[in-house]
Amino acid sequence: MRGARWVNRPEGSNWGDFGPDDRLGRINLLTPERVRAAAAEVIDGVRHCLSLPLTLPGGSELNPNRRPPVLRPTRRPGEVNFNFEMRRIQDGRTDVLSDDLAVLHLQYSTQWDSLAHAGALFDADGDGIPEPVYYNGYRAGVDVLGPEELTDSGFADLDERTTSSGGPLGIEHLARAGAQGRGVLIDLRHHLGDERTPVGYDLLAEIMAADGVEVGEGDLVCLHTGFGQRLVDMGGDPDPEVLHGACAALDGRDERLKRWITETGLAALIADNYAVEQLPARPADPPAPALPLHEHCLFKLGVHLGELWYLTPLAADLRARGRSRFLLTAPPLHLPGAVGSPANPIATL
Ligand code: UVW
Repeated sequence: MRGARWVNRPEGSNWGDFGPDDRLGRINLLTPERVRAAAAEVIDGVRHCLSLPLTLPGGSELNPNRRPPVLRPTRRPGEVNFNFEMRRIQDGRTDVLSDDLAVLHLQYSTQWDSLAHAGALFDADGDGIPEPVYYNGYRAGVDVLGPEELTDSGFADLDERTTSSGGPLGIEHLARAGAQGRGVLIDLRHHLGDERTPVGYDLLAEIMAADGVEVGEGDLVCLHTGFGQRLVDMGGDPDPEVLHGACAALDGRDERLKRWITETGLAALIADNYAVEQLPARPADPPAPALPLHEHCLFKLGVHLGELWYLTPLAADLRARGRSRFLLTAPPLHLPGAVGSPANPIATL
């Protein structure tokens, strides 16, 4: 393809279909017509916040590389910006100011994975040597900090440096595009309870048929598993058995399920569990990805993944109203170069 960053495109991928320089993937399908149709789903005007408090899950058991947020006041020389009385620096002033900083591991809690989150070792340029490549043939970002530069809190050179491990596929592209469209909820929790259940195509199709749920091109598909509710119930002190062994998750090795994701044209795949897909995935002979659904969605199709959302109250409300569709508005942070981002999505019914 003229202008492409690749000579070989991965089997089953859509690289190039949205243009050689595309960085949005299936978010391109959120056309003005589809957003208008999504807005038509607003019937009752009821809203649901689909974010966990960003302090959940609590601790670092779920993913030892990710830590809870640090939140504290900023400083000014010799002072802390908390209840700061302006009269201390300007005579006669009556204001009192507070000002915070936060250290966020961007994928700790309710989040979007950008297309820079998961790539693959792939021979895109046809030289016979596999190298790290991401959606549409993009290479990773540059200027990434080495581990020796990280402090215990996960920061380095806080005031000085911004790095860009997301590089050309950072989350800012989703932020700029406007993450808004028709949400469709599939209520796995209602049918499967809180048991850890791998969900392949057959089970998914059965549940959708039972609830009369249909998924179309450009839909933002939300899988309610109940995991987010378990996190809320554990209040920041999670039981490792629940973290690693509860609730439904997609079976990323199910080829029929991956074909369904390809064929429906869904724009994004979202769940209230840790990784959308079951981890660890079912064993597979090497070479094979450890996160097969991440590979299929982020790397091959440009389908953004939403994880650790909070979908339980929305699922209950939709069921009570006999509905599965709604307007979903879910912007990430407009943080150039970031691999992922917290989100505070809103469902409007
Ligand atoms: C992993 O690395 C498992 O990432 P996430 O589940 O947040 O996509």
